[in-house]
Amino acid sequence: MPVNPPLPHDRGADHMQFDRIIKNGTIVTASDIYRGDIGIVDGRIAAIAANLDGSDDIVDATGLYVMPGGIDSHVHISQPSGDGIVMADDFETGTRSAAMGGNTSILSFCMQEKGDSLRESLKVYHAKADGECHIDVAFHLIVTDPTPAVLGQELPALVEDGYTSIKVFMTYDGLRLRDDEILDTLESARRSGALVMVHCENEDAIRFLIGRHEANGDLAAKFHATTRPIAAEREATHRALSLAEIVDTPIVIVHVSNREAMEEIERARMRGSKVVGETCPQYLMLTADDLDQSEMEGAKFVCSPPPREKASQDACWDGIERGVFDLFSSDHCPFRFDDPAGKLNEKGRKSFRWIPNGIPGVATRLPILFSEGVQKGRIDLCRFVAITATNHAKLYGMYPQKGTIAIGSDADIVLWDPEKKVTITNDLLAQGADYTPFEGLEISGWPIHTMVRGKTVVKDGRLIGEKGYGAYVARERSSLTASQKTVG
Ligand code: DUC
Ligand code: ZN
Ligand code: ZN
Repeated sequence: MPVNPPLPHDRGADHMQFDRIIKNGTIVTASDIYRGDIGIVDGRIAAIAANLDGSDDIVDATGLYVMPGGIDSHVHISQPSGDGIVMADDFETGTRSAAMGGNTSILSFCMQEKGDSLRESLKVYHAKADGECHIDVAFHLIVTDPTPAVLGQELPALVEDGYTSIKVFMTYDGLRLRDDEILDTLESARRSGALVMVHCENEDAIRFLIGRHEANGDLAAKFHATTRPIAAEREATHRALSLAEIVDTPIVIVHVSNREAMEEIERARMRGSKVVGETCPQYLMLTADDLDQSEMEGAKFVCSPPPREKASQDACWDGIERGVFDLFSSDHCPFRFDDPAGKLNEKGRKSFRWIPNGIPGVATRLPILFSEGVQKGRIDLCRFVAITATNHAKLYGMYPQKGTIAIGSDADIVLWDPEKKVTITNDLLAQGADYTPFEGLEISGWPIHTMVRGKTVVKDGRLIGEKGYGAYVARERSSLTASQKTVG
């Protein structure tokens, strides 16, 4: 189990001087809630006590919750998305918006282009991120070309270097892997201790349905949802879980949208598999009806898997409450709406098939769960912290450096005002997209102060940090795979 490195000894406990003290707040972690002060030295938490003195920089947290900063482990930034389509966020705007929403770290995807090595792909994404970020960033690898060299040599070396998670797709031309390729990838991950995330939708079923819809002239945005039904997600979820069981390695089922997929996860756990479930705000707050609007408005809600019916929303809430889901992530995948490089590209105006898949959400993830989950009594504060920060850090090898409030951890801290009422509008979010799918949603409780390694990035809802402060984070292995890294 990783532990934080010791603090420097040159500041003795008796006469400790702190760079900053957060005073009088209610500290919340994944396990505890208590009143206390936090002393910060060199960007790390050096003391937690009932009453601390010894700093010229006091942050008054009276009446506020002091929580670990959010970690959003499912974020797409600057990812190539098809001919002429451009993501709405680069690392500057994406991390800025993340900070506005109370996040202190994100895990973004580095997509392997077919024919490229993973190292080449990483070079590209590091170049995009270097000097641009407002908060800390790590990368998952999307494996699209699992050659023997990639799986046999590259991936194990990259895991040693701190890239300890990968994603594979069962859908999308050019991204999807066949079952035999998924098995090879899972086996390589088992050997190296990488954690594998899987996008579960049956590509052949989706293509079949797209063909039928096109033949009928059913091309409106709402048909995105009917061509990607629950059965396509459930079947792929079952298959992914079965493949992981055959190889005997843990997996993460990402962006689960409905009860049937949840039940597959629960059944796999009952068989003894190590499975992590993730869901996202869109599956709690949106439905397929949002895609059924005139003037192409529905395109704003096109994402995969698509939002479903009210019963699926209820199921996902149930999954959050009962622990089917360990992770609550945004799946931030932003495209501008009124833009030829975004949702309303020329082909996208004619058929749902060409509307880029994905919605923005890195800034709204935490406020939505706080307001709809904590304030409405569905989950408690500790569970909120667990599924928005601590579990992400543990499962993706960043704990205890990140994801908690503890001696020696990075002072990645967010102050929440539980009384603040906010109506979501896009201009609050400082993102690259020209819309938010949650426009007009009334939120109770807001992250008003975001601190990364002890330094304020957002204060009173205003960005004051500078781009380039955010750093790349090399990771340990996942808490789930660490014990099996020597298997081989
Ligand atoms: N899958 C994702 O994980 N994000 C956005 C789009 C998609 O299909
Ligand atoms: Zn996905
Ligand atoms: Zn995604």
